[in-house]
Amino acid sequence: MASSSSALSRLSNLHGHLHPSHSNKGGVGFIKISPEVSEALSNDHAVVALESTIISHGMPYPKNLETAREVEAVVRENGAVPATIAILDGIPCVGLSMEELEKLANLGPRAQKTARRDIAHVVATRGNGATTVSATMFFASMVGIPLFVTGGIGGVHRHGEHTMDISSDLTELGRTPVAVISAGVKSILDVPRTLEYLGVCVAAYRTNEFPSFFSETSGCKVPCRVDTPEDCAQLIDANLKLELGTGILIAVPIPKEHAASGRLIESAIKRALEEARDKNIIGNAATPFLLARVNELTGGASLASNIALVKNNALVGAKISVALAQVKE
Ligand code: PSU
Ligand code: MN
Repeated sequence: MASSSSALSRLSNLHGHLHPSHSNKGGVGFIKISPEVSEALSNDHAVVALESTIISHGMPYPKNLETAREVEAVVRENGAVPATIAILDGIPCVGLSMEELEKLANLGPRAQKTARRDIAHVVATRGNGATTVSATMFFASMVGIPLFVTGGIGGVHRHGEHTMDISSDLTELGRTPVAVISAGVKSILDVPRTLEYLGVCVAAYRTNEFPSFFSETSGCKVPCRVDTPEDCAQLIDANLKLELGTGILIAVPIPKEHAASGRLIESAIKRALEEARDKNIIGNAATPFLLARVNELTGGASLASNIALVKNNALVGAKISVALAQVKE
């Protein structure tokens, strides 16, 4: 590695962009925060973090760019500032410009799927990293964003009791105090084992059942039900004040009008799972393969549902974020 131009030494030039109250605090000094996000954080304004693996690996170009922009717009329309998180040329960025978003969308799967374990490597090699839920939570927490919106989180894969394939998203929820708004986990995963392993507060929004991404149901009940953005804000505020140190998963079911195609998608998921097993596609390649294959098999229906639920999560997340900013006042 060329030491004269190492990513970390270049980062020292970035302090101009940093949140003033954070600029001297350890790791956060290596993060570039956009001027808009920095200002919002300084003013205790509502901010919603957004992940980037969903852009690079979750959807094809140019739908991914279009969706990323629309999701940011939904957040703004509902009174919060979006902060999409990614690593660009080795620099962790919180809040992307239009050009940066475009670059990431264009890179697609050529960007490195970056979980927490991959962060140091991507930074050290000046790579482009699309952050998963675990890495996004890490950076959000570091800059002081308490809430993060995505589509679905990773979980315990089916047969996880043999393969040990358990997403680091679950471990991160156990160690980082950020609330994650998602439509639950996909039924490509083992939903009951995912809930069992999580060990943090799992709340379901306007339902008693944990949703499974394309479907409003999963057969699994959750103990905590929340009915309004204010309920969610109280829950997040209590978690932060108690310094529990753990995250919260808030599961928002897919909107009713998009759940109809759920059954069609379920059968495609079964087939894609069989194909993945035959082709021995494992580890962090499993989810991107399954998502792309299910989209092919459903003739694009799964992608349309995916986009609809992400936007709905952004709407709910922004409202929670605004309510949380009021609670903290
Ligand atoms: N589940 C989805 N869509 C996604 C992901 C998961 O329904 O885009 C992405 C998220 O970024 C999540 C990651 O954090 O995949 C989990 O990957 P792994 O199973 O390799 O931990
Ligand atoms: Mn996985």
